[in-house]
Parts: sequence; structure tokens; C-alpha cells
Amino acid sequence: MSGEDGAEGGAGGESGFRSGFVALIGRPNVGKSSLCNRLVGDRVAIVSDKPQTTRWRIAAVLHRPGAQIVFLDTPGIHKPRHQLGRRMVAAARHALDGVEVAVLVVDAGVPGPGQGDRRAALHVRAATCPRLLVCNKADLVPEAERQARLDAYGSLLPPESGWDGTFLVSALTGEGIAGLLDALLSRMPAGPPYFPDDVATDQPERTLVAELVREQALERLRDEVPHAVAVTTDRWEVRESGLIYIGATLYVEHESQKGIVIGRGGAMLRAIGEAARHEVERRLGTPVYLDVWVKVKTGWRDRPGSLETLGIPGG
Ligand SMILES: Nc1nc2c(ncn2[C@@H]2O[C@H](COP(=O)(O)OP(=O)(O)OP(=O)(O)O)[C@@H](O)[C@H]2O)c(=O)[nH]1
Ligand SMILES: [Mg+2]
Repeated sequence: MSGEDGAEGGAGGESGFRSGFVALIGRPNVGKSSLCNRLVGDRVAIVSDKPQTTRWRIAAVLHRPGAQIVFLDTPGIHKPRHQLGRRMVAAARHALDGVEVAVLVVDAGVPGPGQGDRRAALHVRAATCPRLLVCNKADLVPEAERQARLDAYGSLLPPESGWDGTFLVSALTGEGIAGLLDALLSRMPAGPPYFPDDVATDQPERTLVAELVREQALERLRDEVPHAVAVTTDRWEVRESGLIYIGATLYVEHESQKGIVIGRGGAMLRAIGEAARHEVERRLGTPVYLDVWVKVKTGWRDRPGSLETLGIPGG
């Protein structure tokens, strides 16, 4: 790596600037998106307690004086049961291509590693860049069990496979994050910034808004329904008053799911819309009128055409 600080700079040509990409990989629900948000200090990726929340690769940018890290949050690696799942796993795999550092994230809050962690580890082990193990949810690990958990998850990385370090962190409390960031920054080679310094993510505003609506739906729905939800932003009009009118559509796969999302007397949809409006206003910093409609798109998770329409990228 050619990333020494110095007046002459390096491959990027800008004096002493360091930059690079870091992929966050792991099974669903280990806290990759939470960690990504914590690392960049912004809520770029949505988070939920349901597995398979993240559906495509998201870039989140950390700006530091003299350095920039582009974190790639990825969908959880799992055994896909439909087209959507196959695209998600492919997106996670491809995120490893050409990154400076690959981070395998596990949930230290539960004993492990499990089958899902092993599956994710296989992908990360295949990468040729430096690799780190991050044991997240440190806040859930009893003090007396910390070393045993680290040792157990450490078995995912045989010493001969060239792993570069293990970190115990909490995306929730921030514990261990500064140390992890230092380790990542020190591994960034000389190079120019990839994004302007006021850019936090590669996701368009319309996508961010659709995701904030989906986040509120995931928070309130259960069983299979959250997995069947997709959201698009269809209208975006700045009114004379300065208020932004945003029309969004929440898709589900069956008529019965539509009834659940609307709820008794429309209560569920109102709750989702109201909570999402607050989040959108916070994000955009301006008053918003958010209009959410519910539609059925039968079996969209297994239809490439529907996945395209819903803006879910191919793998
Ligand atoms: N206690 C605790 N909970 C956490 C921590 N990090 C994440 N969580 C919770 O774990 C759940 C999953 O978090 P996500 O960030 O959505 O996990 P993910 O790995 O991105 O999940 P997928 O996108 O589904 O692959 C959420 O309920 C988070 O609030 C942590 O450090 N401590
Ligand atoms: Mg996620």
C-alpha cells in the first residue's frame, strides 16, 4: 500500500490525501447498516430488527481532513429464495470487487459463529484485499464472556488466510468505533476524494425518501409482510409556500397484505406516513406533505420486470 502521509502525496496526486473503499459484509441483521451509519455519523442506510432490510449496495461517505472513506453497506448474505434475494446476495458479493478493505461483521450479542456467518465469511475470505473481523453489539455481551465470544468468532478467520485484525464494537453505543476508524484510515492508500465534501451518499434523494417510508413500514409490520414491501417515490413538487409535496407508493404482493398495511380505518397507513414524514422533514430540512398510497404488485420479488420498475438493481 502506498498510503504514507507526506507533502508529495501518492497515486492520487493530491498532496497527502488518502482515500478508499471499505465493504461491510455479513449475514442479515448483524448490524451492518447501523455500523455504517455510526461510522459516517449520519443516517444514510435504513435499519430494522427484521432480517434482509438492506436490498442493494449503499455508499456512505466519511469525510475527514486529508482523508475520505467510502463505506459500502450491503445486503445480508443469505440463501436466496427468490429473484430479489439472488440480486441482494450478488450485490453484496460484487461490493467486494476492488475495495481497499473488506470487513466481515458478526453479531457478538449471540454465541456463534452460525451457518450464516460461515457463509458470509467464505465470500470475504475469497477477497484479496486486507480483511478485518468486526464483532458488533458489544453492548449485549456480558463482560465475562467477551474473550470467549471473540475467540469463537475468530475461528472464522484461520490465521493463514491473512486476516488483519479483530474489533469488538457497538454501533448502538459507539464503543470501539474510534479504534476501528483509526485502523481503517491507516489502511487507506494515497488517492483523491471520490465524492465532493458535501455529499453523504450515492443514493438519490427520492430513494432516501422511499427508504424512510419503508423503514417505518418495517418497524410496524410483522411476519412475511415486511419482506413483501417495496416503496417508490412517484411525485416530487415544490409548492409556492416552500412545502414539498411527495407522492409515494407502497407495494405489497397480495390483496390481504394491502389490508394489513392500510389497517383498521386506515390507522396503520396513517401511522407509517406520519412517522415517515417526520424523518423525511428531518432529512430534507424542510416541511413536507407526504402522500403514501398502497398498491398490489403480485409476486414482485420473483419478477425481473417488477424489480426493475421498483428500482432494485440487478446483481
Ligand atoms: N444492541 C445492539 N443492537 C444493534 C447494534 N447494531 C445494530 N443493532 C440492531 O440490530 C438490528 C439489525 O440492524 P441492521 O443495522 O438493520 O442490521 P443489518 O446487518 O444491516 O441487516 P440487513 O440489512 O437485514 O442485512 C436492529 O434492530 C438494530 O437496532 C448494536 O451495536 N447493539
Ligand atoms: Mg442493512
